[in-house]
Amino acid sequence: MRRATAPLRWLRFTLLLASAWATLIPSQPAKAHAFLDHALPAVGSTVHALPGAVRLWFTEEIEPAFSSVRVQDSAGKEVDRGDSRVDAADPRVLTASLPSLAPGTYRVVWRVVSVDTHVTQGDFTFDVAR
Ligand SMILES: [Cu+2]
Repeated sequence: MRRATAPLRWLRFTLLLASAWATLIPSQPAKAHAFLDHALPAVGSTVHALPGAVRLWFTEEIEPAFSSVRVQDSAGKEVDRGDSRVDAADPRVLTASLPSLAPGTYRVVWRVVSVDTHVTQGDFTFDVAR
């Protein structure tokens, strides 16, 4: 009867391997997904001198036709100049011009399609100080 435990052990070991593999998969991002690397204004930052544009750097090149960013005020109203575009000189950079903004909290909302056609999206805020 004890012989039956060998296949059981093997099964348990296989299941353990499978679950270990399953937990590993999310930590291995598909290579060409475009994730936000960094931004200006920086994520969660407080700026005193507002740059004339918001700039987002992604980990991969993005598709200009399907990638956009907008900036909203605390009421959700779009405040950028509506000219969201991929930087001609750097296909990993998404940018949109900003007018001068009153002090307050602003939300940057982005959605991009990387060159492998996968969609990623996200948002973050920054504060304009008095
Ligand atoms: Cu991808």
